[in-house]
Amino acid sequence: MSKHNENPIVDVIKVGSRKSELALIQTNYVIDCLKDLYPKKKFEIVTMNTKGDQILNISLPKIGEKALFTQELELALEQGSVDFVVHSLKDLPTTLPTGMALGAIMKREDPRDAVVMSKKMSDKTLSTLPSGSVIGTSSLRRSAQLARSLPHLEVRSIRGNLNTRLKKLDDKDGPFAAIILAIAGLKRMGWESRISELMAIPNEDVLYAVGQGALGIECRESDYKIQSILEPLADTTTTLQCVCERSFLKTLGGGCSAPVAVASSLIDGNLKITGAVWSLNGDIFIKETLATKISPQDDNEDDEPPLKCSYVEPQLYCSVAPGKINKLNLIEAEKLGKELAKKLIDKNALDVMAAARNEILQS
Ligand code: DPM
Repeated sequence: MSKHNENPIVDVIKVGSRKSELALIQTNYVIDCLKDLYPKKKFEIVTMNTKGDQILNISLPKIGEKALFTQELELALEQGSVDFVVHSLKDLPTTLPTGMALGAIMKREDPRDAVVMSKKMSDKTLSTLPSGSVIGTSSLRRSAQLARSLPHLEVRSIRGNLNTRLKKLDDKDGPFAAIILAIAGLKRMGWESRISELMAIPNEDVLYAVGQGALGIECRESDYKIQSILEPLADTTTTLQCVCERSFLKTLGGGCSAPVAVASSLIDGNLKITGAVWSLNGDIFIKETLATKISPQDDNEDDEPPLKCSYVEPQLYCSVAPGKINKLNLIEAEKLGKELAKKLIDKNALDVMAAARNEILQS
């Protein structure tokens, strides 16, 4: 990455973060990348607890709020007490609150899920675990996949940050034979060695949550200074994939906890996405795939049409600020996600999702 011109006035950029170890690792990673680009800039981390960190006795889908892990941080952004916030993209709703934007989506880590076996079952795999073994996850997406393909296993909710979950898994008297976690989080925490196997269902595509494995940096939509600072961190391929995935989820109207999954790729200008929806017990499974061509050029600066008025609201793509990424490509990615959702809706996906929502509310 090249060095950028810097404002000689030394001002401190305030960065909001949750207090969990993973959140702080991710925040520090972004700050380190920015320090490489702008060696004279100063950064200060402001940590806070979110509602999602505080409510630990209710399962996430039941709380059902979309901005559970982000609300307090977004308030701080709005009030100007922080300038940007680093999130796991999959924890961010597909539409951010008014006035907020994603200033950059960074290069994606492995987006897939992994199985972490308890020490007492370390010689087993998901398929060879004894009948009735308890698997810990509070993801409806993961539990529906398990219920559908490995019905000999019992799924039980597990909450808390990654440290807490691993402790619960390793508790000799605890109920869990294994837990399912994102590879990205395990890698960032330095726990890659705990991965026992890839969470793969035989004869099925490996699907993951929308945005999984990518970091999204949220800032004020009107703060072009911060946006230009963040811009060099954006990864074009990841951004186009994630805009497509987010557009798919947005069209389905699903929150981040719906039993919905995707897999996407962008290879040689071919953007491809698979999307799926499950019923909670996994009996119903609807899946479709679509692809489109993406043109190779990136920069927006030259292809901008002359503006008639002096100020135009900048357009966001599923709340993502375009930066230098070709806007026609972003529009195409958004359109593909929407079309994929419509294909699933034609196969009754909305009824399946509504039934899942009702079941959770009544449980
Ligand atoms: C969301 C889900 C989970 C997190 C739901 C899902 C998993 C909850 C659970 C939206 N956020 O994936 O279907 O398994 O009980 C979360 C993790 C990461 C970000 C941890 C994980 C790290 C990976 C990343 C929790 N949010 O999924 O193992 O940065 O993408």
